[in-house]
Amino acid sequence: MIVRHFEDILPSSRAVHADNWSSFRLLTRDDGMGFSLHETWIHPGTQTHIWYKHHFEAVYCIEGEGEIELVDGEGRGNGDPIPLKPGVMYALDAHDRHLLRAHTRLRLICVFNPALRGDETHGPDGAYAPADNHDAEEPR
Ligand code: 9YT
Repeated sequence: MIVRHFEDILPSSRAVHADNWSSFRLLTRDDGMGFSLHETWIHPGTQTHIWYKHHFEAVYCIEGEGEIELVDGEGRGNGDPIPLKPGVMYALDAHDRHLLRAHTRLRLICVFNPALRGDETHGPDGAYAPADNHDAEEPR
């Protein structure tokens, strides 16, 4: 069994900081669960282009207000933003390219498949690098 507390993650290398967000990686690939589990804080007033072409992600909002908007290949929004507030879950089951906007600080619980190594930040295309071959999806 793995037991961790957020207070121990906060000052550790499991806390990863990008311009628009901080991600606290509670479970990562080396934990052998086949997925990674993060608490992510999206900074207020930011907009982030995200396109997880190599991963699936599910996101559950537990705090804050914001929105997501799907975008086309040119990065243009579809004009139909989906409000985010506590209790909303969205799952990027089609590697959906999107904009994530935080009106206030968002606290999101995020699950990635394949699991992240733990040190990733977004590339210029809004993606994380693909998992290595040895990132087996089979649980230990
Ligand atoms: C919602 C989202 O994908 N935000 C970017 C950070 C990501 N959740 C992560 O690495 O924890």
